[in-house]
Amino acid sequence: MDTISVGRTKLALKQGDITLESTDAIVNAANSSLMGGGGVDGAIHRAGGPSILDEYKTIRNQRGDLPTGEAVITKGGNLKVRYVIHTVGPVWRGGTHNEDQLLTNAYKNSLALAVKHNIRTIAFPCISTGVYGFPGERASRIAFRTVSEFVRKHDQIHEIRFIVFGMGDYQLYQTLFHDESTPQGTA
Ligand code: AR6
Repeated sequence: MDTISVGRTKLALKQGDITLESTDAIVNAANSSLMGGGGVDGAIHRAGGPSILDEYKTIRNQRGDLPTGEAVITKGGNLKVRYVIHTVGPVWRGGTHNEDQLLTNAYKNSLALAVKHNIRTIAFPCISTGVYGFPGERASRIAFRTVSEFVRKHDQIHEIRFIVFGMGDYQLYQTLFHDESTPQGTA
């Protein structure tokens, strides 16, 4: 696991299955219908058990579909985490449909919800970079920038982990971590 500090928050990078994390919360790359799905969403529902879908039903009854970029929270069910924050990343449509801003919103709104629920440690997957087709490098830069900007303004979250599935994503984030931790002009 690679780690750096940004402001008073530790950022960590780890390759693996996010459902095994024991942070206060993990983030799910969900879809607007909140019915479960494949990828990381499927893995979270399989490991978390049916109580998460039960909570989805209540949320859907209250507010309908979850718009892209927004986030909701459920308990962790059978997972090790207290909470799962479910956000919807954008489907990549060539980059001209506000995808960058919507991905920024997904990270930002997840973090805002975490602060509201006194979550101190949280793990993110690479939102939108699987089925939704968002280019990995562009997504990693947006994720890293959004998280870094957030923790510079809010220091309530002690640790944020980027949980990447593949080695390619690991290397992308490792470069971003390295650039952030190397004072300008010395690299
Ligand atoms: N732990 C960590 N990362 C994972 C895991 C895991 N267990 N499984 C997959 N990934 P995706 P999206 C990585 O497709 O692109 C669902 O059906 C994966 O390698 O899960 O936002 C939803 O219901 C990739 O890097 O999410 C939506 O319909 C990243 O997680 C749709 O897919 C995101 O891939 C959302 O698509």
